[in-house]
Parts: sequence; C-alpha cells; structure tokens
Amino acid sequence: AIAAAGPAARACEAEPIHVPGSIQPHGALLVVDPRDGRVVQAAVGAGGAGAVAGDPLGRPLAEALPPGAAPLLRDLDSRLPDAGVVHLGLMRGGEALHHLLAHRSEGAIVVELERALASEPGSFDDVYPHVRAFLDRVQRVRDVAELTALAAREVRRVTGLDRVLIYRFDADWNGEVIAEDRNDRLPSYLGLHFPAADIPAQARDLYRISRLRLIADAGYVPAPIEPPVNPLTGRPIDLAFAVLRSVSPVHLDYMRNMGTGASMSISLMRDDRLWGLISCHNRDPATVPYHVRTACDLVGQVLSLQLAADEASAVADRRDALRMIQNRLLARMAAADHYVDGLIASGDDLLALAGAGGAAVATGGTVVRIGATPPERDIRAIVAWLSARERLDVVATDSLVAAMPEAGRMKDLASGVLAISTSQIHDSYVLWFRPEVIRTVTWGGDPRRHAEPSADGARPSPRTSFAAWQETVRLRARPWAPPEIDAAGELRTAIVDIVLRKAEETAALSE
Ligand code: BLA
Repeated sequence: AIAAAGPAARACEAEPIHVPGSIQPHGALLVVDPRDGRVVQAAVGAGGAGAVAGDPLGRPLAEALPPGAAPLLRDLDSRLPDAGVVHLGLMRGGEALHHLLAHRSEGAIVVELERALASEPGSFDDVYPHVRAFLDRVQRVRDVAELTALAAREVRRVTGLDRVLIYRFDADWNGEVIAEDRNDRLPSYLGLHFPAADIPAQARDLYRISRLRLIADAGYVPAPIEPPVNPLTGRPIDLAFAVLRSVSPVHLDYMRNMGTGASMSISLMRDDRLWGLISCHNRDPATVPYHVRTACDLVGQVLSLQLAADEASAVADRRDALRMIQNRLLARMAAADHYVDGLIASGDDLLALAGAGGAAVATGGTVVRIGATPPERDIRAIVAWLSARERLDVVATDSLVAAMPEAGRMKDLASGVLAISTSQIHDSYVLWFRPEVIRTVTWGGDPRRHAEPSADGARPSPRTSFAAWQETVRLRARPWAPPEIDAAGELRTAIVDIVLRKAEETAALSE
C-alpha cells in the first residue's frame, strides 16, 4: 500500500519532541535542583500566573509557590520514585485551584501546576463509580467491535468531548479507526485509514513510555522555559513525562487542518508494543480534568488487556484445530510408502492446514497439484525462484508479485504463497496458494499529499484535506496467519524426520 516517505516525513521524524523548550500555557512548570531545593528553570503560562507570583528563579520551591503548597511539598525528594509522575494534591493559590504534580528528569525534579476547575473531581475516588460499570460490562463482551465501541462510549461519557476514536496500527504503522463515538459537531472518521507518517516514529516511541497527552487548545501560544538550558545538565530539560509539555507545531497545524481545537490521546499497549490509541477530539478548545484523564487511562489499559486475552484465546483455538489436521496428515504420511503419497491422499487436510485454495508438492522433478493451483509451468517458475534465493525452511508472502514480477499472470490463483523446503540438497517443496483479494482502503485524505516540505526551510505543512480518498489494493492475497505459518513449519519438520528415518531403514536393510 501507499507509504508517505520523502523529505517532509523525514523532517517530521527528526523533531526532538521530548525537549520542546516550552509548555502549554494552562499551568506552570518549575525545574528544581534536589540538592538545595531551589528553582533553576521555570515556565509560567497564563494558567499558572496566579500561583507563581514574581520570578521563581533561584528561590526555594516552597517560597516560589503559595503557602497552600507547602504541606504537599514536604520531603518531596525522598517521596518521589525514580520513574513516574506523582499527583501531590490540589492546591489553592489565590483565586485559582491547581493540581500539583512532580516527577524526576535527568537528576532534576520537575514540578508542574495544572490549572483546575472549581467544579472538577478532586480525587480519583470521585470518578471511579463512573468507570465501575465499564469494568463490569467489559468482562461480558467477547468481540473486538463491541469491546472497542464500549470503550469509546465510556471515554466520551466521562470526558464530554465531541469525538472519541479507537485507532489501531498495522504492521507498517499505518492506522485504522476501528470504533467511534461522537456527536454531530465533528465528522465521522470510522473506517478511515491514516498513514504512518501522521504519527512519526519518535512520537510513537514517546507514547509507549508516556501513555496520555492532552492538547487543550490547538491555538495556544507556548510559554518558554527560562533559562532555555538546564544548569544542572547543560542541556534543555527532557519533558517526556511532563503533562504540560508543549507539542509539535506541525501537529498543531494538523489539528487545525482537521478542524479540532482540542485533542487527547491515550496509548493502547500490547506487551511492550504500541498497538493503538484512543484518540479524542473536541471542535473547540477543551480541558479534561486530571482525575478524569486517569480514569481514561484505566479504560485504555483494561481495553488492551481484554483484547489481548481474547486474541490469545482465538489464536489458541486456531492452533488446536490445525493440530488435529496435522495429526491426521502425519499418520497418513507415516503409513505410506512415500510421504508424498500420504500428503496427496489427504488433499483436503493439506489445504486446510494452511487455509489455502491450492497446494502443490514439488519433489524429484515432479509436481503434484491439489485444489486451485496455477498450471505446472508456473509452479516450476515459483520453485525456481525459491531455489535461487537463500534456502529458508519456511517462506510466506501475501504478495508474490512484489518478489517475483512475472507472477502477475498467476494472481487469480497465486497472489499469496506459503512454501516449506523439505530437503537440504534437492529442490523439494510443499507449496500453498491463495488468490488475489482486491481491497479498497479508504484513507483520511490522500496519503501521498501527507506533507509539503516548505520552500523557505520552515516546518513542513500537513495536508489540508481529510476527506475520504480511496485506494484500490491489488495483487495481494489474504495474509498467512502465524498459526498457519507455524503449522507449515511443523509439517516440514515431520517430513524431514520421515525422510531421514526411511533413509536409515534402507541403509540398515542393505547392510
Ligand atoms: C502527534 N499525530 C499525533 C498524535 C495523533 C496524531 C493522534 C498524538 C497527539 C494527539 O493526541 O493529538 C495523528 N490524529 C492523528 C491521526 C488521527 C488523529 C492519525 O485523530 C486519525 C484519526 N504529523 C503530520 C506531519 C508531521 C506530523 C506532516 O501530519 C510532521 C512533523 C508530526 N504528529 C506529528 C508529531 C506528533 C504528532 C511530531 C507528536 C506531537 C507531540 O506529542 O509533541
């Protein structure tokens, strides 16, 4: 499929988003030297101005903040873990309420004040009852579509944002919106695909370790960190875990082009890999209270775990089913004079083992075909292609033509090939074939217009239209699933065993 590459996409990947040098202005950020408790760097946005009066630089942290902060900051250095953001509490400074948060970064302590609403939940306990019902229901749902729809609905209910999407990455980091809950203030993106470069690699790396981010106002003016260089390290401070971290200006352009004034996204993890995002938007700027965000993070984690468990059990079921087929094949091969006779006698099982439309056994110069296969001369061409490359035990492709251009003529029978090599010495293979399945992928905007590099060397400009754009994907088969590839690999081991045993028996007889 289409991949957005080129200079603009590479420029996107090069942006060091963990050291933006500024914050979003709905609060204040203070960098503290843990040795003497003094403020060495500060950024004060409009939302933090009420709480940080005067110039905090060089002052002890507690003196730079209102008296209400003092009890929350007591013994901060010894209470703070090595990793992770700690919510110290809600603090009143003059008229305004602020959440006080702290974490460590490169030996320094980063203290953040996030502006809170008078009416917002003061603790996670206040939000928990809303999530309870979701936790109860999730355990009774057994279907990806239903689970993701449930999570989208729940996140929208607790945040009140206009649109909540569940976004799943594919193997190439393109993504698809697989569930959605929204009102009519923003258009539907359900079913749309987006290119990998919309969320560049360094952003995905960051989202793996820091699971939630909020952009409260896509039109914000960043508040700079002063001085720009952290005197403790001689470098700009790493804000990977800061809730106020200023985000990429290109991404802010992207949001404005999409017509979204606020955005929040939550990482969905599978083992240590990012598998998706809960991506939330509001047409107008909006804030999501700290404890509501924590609730959304919990929804995301439960969703990830439940999907992983369901997928694991589906894969286990498939493996069990293939194992039964494999056992029948092994029994027939062992009983036959030559394993090939056993395989041919079980043609349906051979096809079912890989979920293929056709199969062939090519050995000793002969080709035996089962089911819907290309003609013999095409199979010989595939065997020649396999033999010409490094001999692998198992080869699987869902796009034969990508590796072997002349295979275009075989597309209706063999767009996908799975092959096992059954001899180290001879060109012996068992092959399975799958036909072309023409697919339409609907992208959110033309992915080839992903970004225009700007002529003046300034930042790249993201595409301006996200209207549905259709791509027709040809010359591809349904991909081979891991249990099918593994079953083919195990059949190979069995065949090699049988051939070896027969050879030994023959040798023993002739002694
Ligand atoms: C970040 N891009 C993001 C984020 C999302 C997307 C969700 C995370 C930040 C957030 O929560 O808003 C993309 N948003 C999407 C997609 C959908 C969506 C795919 O709603 C689909 C439904 N992006 C570009 C270009 C660049 C780029 C040309 O289009 C080049 C610089 C970069 N995107 C980019 C960067 C970030 C980003 C650098 C990280 C922002 C940050 O965290 O600082």
